[in-house]
Amino acid sequence: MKAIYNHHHSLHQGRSEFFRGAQVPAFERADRVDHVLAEWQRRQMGEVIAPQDFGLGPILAVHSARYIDFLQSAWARWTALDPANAQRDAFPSVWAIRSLRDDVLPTSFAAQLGLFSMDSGTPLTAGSWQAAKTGADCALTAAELVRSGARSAFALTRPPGHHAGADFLGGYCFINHAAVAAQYLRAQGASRVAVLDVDYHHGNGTQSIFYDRADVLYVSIHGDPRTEFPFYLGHADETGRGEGAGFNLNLPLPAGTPAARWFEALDAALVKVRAHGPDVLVLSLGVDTYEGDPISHFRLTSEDYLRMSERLAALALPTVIVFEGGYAIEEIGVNTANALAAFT
Ligand code: OKP
Ligand code: ZN
Repeated sequence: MKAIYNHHHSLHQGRSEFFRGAQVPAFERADRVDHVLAEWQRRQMGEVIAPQDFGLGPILAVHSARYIDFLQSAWARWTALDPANAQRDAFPSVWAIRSLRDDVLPTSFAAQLGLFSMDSGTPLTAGSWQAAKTGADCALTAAELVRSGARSAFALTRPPGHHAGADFLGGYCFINHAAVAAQYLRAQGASRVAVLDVDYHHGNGTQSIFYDRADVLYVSIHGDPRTEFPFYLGHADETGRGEGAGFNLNLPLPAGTPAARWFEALDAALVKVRAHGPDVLVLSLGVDTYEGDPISHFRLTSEDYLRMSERLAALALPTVIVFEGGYAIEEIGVNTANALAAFT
C-alpha cells in the first residue's frame, strides 16, 4: 500500500491547549506522524509518496466559501492585530451560540474566529491552513489511487479532520479530510460511499456534513458523548434526516470499554457498512482507542490493532484510509502500523 505523506504537517505546531483553566502543552504534536512514518519505513509497508495538488475545488465541495476564506487569511489577520501575535497561537474568546446570529459575518477577526470555532482547544497557528490543505491533498491523492485500482491507500497527515464541519474548526481539526475524500469519490462516479470512523472521538463534522444524504453512510464507534468530547453529537438516536434517514449509525460506548466489547461494536458497524453496498470505504483511523492514550478511555492493546486490521481488510472494499487521532506518542507508530498491517 502507498502512504501519502503530508510533508507540510509540521507547519502546524500548536503551542498549547487549555485544560481546566490552565494552558498545557498541546497533545496533537508533530512527532505523532514522525513516529508513524518511522514504523512504516522500518516494517517496509510500502512506498511513501507526496500528494498531488487538487486546488480548492474539492475542499469547497464540502466546506463553505466564507469559512475557507477565513482559514486562508486567518494568520495574516491575527498578526496584523499586533506583531507580537506572531509568537502566540490564536484561540477564540467568543461564540455565536444559540439565539445569536451566524448569518451576518462580523468584520472583527476575534468575532469571526469565534463564529468559525466549536471549541477553544484548537490552536490556530501560522501553518494551520497549509498543513490542513496539504492533508486534504493527501486524502484526495489516496482517493485517486483507489479510484484507479489500488486496493487501499493511506493518507498520513495531521492535524486530524473529522471534527471539522462545513463551516467550523474544532477538536484539533480544520479541514475534514475524510469528508473531502468521500465527496470527491462521489463526484468521480462512485454511487455509494461508506465512512467508517474508529477514532475514539465521534466525528461530528463528518456526520453533520452527510447527515441528510443517503449516498454517503457514516458509521462511528466512539466514547459516549455524555462524558467524552465532542459532547454535543454522537448519540445512538442520531440516525440521519430526510433522505439521509437510516444512513447514520452511532455506536457510543462508555469510557473504560475493554477490547472485547469494542470488537462487538465493530461487528455491528461492519454489518451496516456491508448492507450499504458501497463502491468504496473511507476509514477515519484514529488509534486513541489505545489503553495508554492520555486523553481517551478505551482499553485496546497494541495487538488488538492487528485484529482490527484483519476485520477491516476482510470487508474486501477499496479503502481510503485517513489518519485521525492517537496521542500515546511512544506507541502510536506500532499501533497505527498494526492497524494497517492487513492492507499491506
Ligand atoms: C481529536 B481527535 C483534552 C481535551 C480534548 C479535544 C479532543 C479532540 C480529539 N485535554 N479536546 O478526534 O482525536
Ligand atoms: Zn480522537
